[in-house]
This record gives sequence, structure tokens and C-alpha cells, in this order.
Amino acid sequence: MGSIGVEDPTYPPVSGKRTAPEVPAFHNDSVKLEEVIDALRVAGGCVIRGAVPVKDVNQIEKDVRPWLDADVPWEEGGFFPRETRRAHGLAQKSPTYMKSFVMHPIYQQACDRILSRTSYPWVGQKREETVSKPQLNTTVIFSIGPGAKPQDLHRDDMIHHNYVSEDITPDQWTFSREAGIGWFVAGKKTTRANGATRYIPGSHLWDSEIPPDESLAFYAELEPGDCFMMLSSCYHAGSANTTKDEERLVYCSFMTRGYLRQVSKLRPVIVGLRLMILLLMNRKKINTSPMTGRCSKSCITTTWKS
Ligand SMILES: O=C(O)CCC(=O)C(=O)O
Ligand SMILES: [Fe+2]
Repeated sequence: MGSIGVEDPTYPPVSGKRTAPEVPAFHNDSVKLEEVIDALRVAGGCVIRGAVPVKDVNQIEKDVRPWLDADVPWEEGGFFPRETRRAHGLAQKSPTYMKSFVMHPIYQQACDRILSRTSYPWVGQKREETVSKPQLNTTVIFSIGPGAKPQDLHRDDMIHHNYVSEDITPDQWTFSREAGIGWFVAGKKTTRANGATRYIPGSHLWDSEIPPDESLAFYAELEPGDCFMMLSSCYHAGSANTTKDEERLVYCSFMTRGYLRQVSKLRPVIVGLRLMILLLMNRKKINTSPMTGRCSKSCITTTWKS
């Protein structure tokens, strides 16, 4: 394991009483699930080099380019700069995006560990077990064109009203605090100058009342196929593209808890793909509940939509 920023004497930065921890960097060939969980506990994010083969990265770009080209500018002063173009609903548009990117074993294993929930409700005098497995929440590709202004730092778990009132330490962190996990892979080289995703390491531990602090931001500079993984409780944003002619292309997905509402809408035509993915995942337990039975119909209809 190496650490991004260790050679940089200004990193980790300090602001007021808050400091940003170092962001661990791993390589796909050797990374272990426990290392990733520890990185998320302390820094809320980490980098995994070489997560997706470059040939798959290029295939995904080919699959989605027509939709990026067809997208229209966001309103001035909106959540995205006008130069951002997006493609959504990627389960339909790019099988490679699903197989090679969303289904990445480390991403899925980390989501399964952190975002699954098991409860033991009473039904009469019997204790039942009910399990909720994570679901795919968002599939999106972002292209940020030259001249784009920075997006404001925000937390994506705001969509789930994940509001916490305590500042905690990494030792106090529990999985139950989290609503989702994001997975960002570079389609092209991403740099601070062309708009790399930036985030505040450790901000998943902050009380939700604390506003973001730009001076603590870490820029996820990635080669094509490298990945930046982040808890959805961390402050983050797309950055300014100050280059004249570079496109910043990043593939993104979020998984969330199975009982929260998804951002993306159901597309019935992908039922086959969803089932294939569930099989690929070889899940021993899917969603169970005393009311719906094992691998209930609802898990099929609500688990893999995009
Ligand atoms: O473009 C990026 O790097 C991040 C975009 C983002 O945070 C969002 O759309 O919520
Ligand atoms: Fe975001």
C-alpha cells in the first residue's frame, strides 16, 4: 500500500482544528477487502490503481459517447457547470460498464459488508431474520469540458436524508452510519487541472452541521482505469476544468442500502441483466424477510434498476 500525497510536504492539510487524513492508494492486483474497509473507516475514501482494464474503459466510452454528445447544457448556476455532459441508465447502454465496472469484486464486497442490514424482528413468539442487501442506486458518466467552474462540495447521502449529529473518531465509526458507497473510474487521465473529483478525507466522521472546507480537499488524480472509492457521507465534487482542450471523463456508480429509495428509475428490459448479475455475484443470501420469503419478488424488482 502506498499513500497519495506522502511525498507532498503540504499534505495532509490542516484547517482550524480539523485535519484531513492521508488517502490510501492500493493496486488492484494486491488489494484486500479488509484494507479497503480500514481505509474507508479512517479516510472515507481510497484509490485503487488499475481497477478496470483499459480496453473495457475504452469500450464503455464507445458505448456511451452518443448519449454524452446528445446531452444538453445544464442551466447556468445549477448543480453542474454548463460544460458538464452526462449519460445515465447505463445498464441498458453498456454491458461492459455493468460487468467490468459496477460488478468489480472489491466494490461489491465492500458494499455487501458495509451496506447490508440484518434485523431480528419478533413475529408472535418467534424471532425472524430479515436481510436487506445493497442495491444499485445511480449509474452515470460525467464529461467535464474546458472552462467549467468547480462544482460545490456536497454529500451525496443528502438524497437519503442521512443526517448525523455527532462528530466521531475512526474507532467510533460503524457501518450503520453509512447510506451508500460511490465508485469513480477515470475514462481518461484526470488531473487537478482538468477537473479531477475532489473530496475531503475524513469528512464522513463529521457532524452534518459542519460545512465543507475547500482547503482540506484531496484531488483524485487518476490514470484511465484507476478508481476512486468513497463513502457517500464524504464532502466531494467535480472540479474546475482549467485546460483549453482536455475532457475530464469519469464513470460513476453508487450502491445504497436496499431499503432506501433509488435515484434511477426501473427499466423493465434489463430484468435479464439484473438476474445475470445476481447470479454472477453468487449471493448466498439475497433479500429475505418473513413477509416475502427468501429472494422475494421484491428483491428482483427493486435490487437492480437503473
Ligand atoms: O464529477 C464529479 O467528479 C463528481 C460529480 C458529483 O459529485 C455529483 O454529480 O454528485
Ligand atoms: Fe456528488
